[in-house]
Amino acid sequence: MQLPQGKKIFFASDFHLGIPDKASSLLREKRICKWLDSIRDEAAKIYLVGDLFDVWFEYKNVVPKGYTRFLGKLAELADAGIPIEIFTGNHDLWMHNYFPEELNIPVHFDSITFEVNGKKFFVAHGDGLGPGDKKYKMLKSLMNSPLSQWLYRRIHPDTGVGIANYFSRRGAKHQGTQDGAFKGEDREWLILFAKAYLQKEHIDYFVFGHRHLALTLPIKDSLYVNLGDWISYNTYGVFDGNNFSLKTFEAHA
Ligand SMILES: [Mn+2]
Repeated sequence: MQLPQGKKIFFASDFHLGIPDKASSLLREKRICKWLDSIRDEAAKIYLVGDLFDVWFEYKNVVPKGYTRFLGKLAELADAGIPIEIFTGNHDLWMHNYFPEELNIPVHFDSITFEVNGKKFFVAHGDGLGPGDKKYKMLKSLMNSPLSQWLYRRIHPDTGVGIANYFSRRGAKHQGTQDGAFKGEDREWLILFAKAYLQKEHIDYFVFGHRHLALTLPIKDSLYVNLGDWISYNTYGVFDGNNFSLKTFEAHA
């Protein structure tokens, strides 16, 4: 793909809509909509790299209540012909056909690679990549299994989403105390993953969510990026055809 003159590719992740409470989530949701409005004219493509919702669980005929402004904004941009792609994160991996069918937005359940203006991108939410976290990897494959999702869908949505909310909030608290700070280049799983990946294939830009760190780190002649989040940072990634930068959305809503 070659970017048209003046067009850019945008990346953001970890909106975690829904927490910590309705009022502050709504402020964040409106801020995200303003950001989407602000980039719409320049955007050749928008990648939303996972954990957009603190809990998302699709039933065959039911999706969770809420997030109307955000979903409406996605619909508006997609209908205007701006290509948007979504990644699932560890908080919202239970997506099925709602986004592709309702909004014409494809959903990636795994990492993707692509090339723009001769630069190679590797994009993933980042959960379950790299060494360690065996317990989570087991849990993820269990949660991704069609049988367990089918079984879970037998539970009434009020109960099913309620249980998911409960565990998600417990997890967030846990993560806040355990994983918040940068652990160092040799202890961050995604950095180790990127370094190992570079042994077999060249990538110019590794773009990850998940860690809630706003960080760019050169690894040899590649750039490793953590997109931050929209709880503390309001950060997003921009590729202008030549360079990748991490920016902060300043408008306050
Ligand atoms: Mn997250």
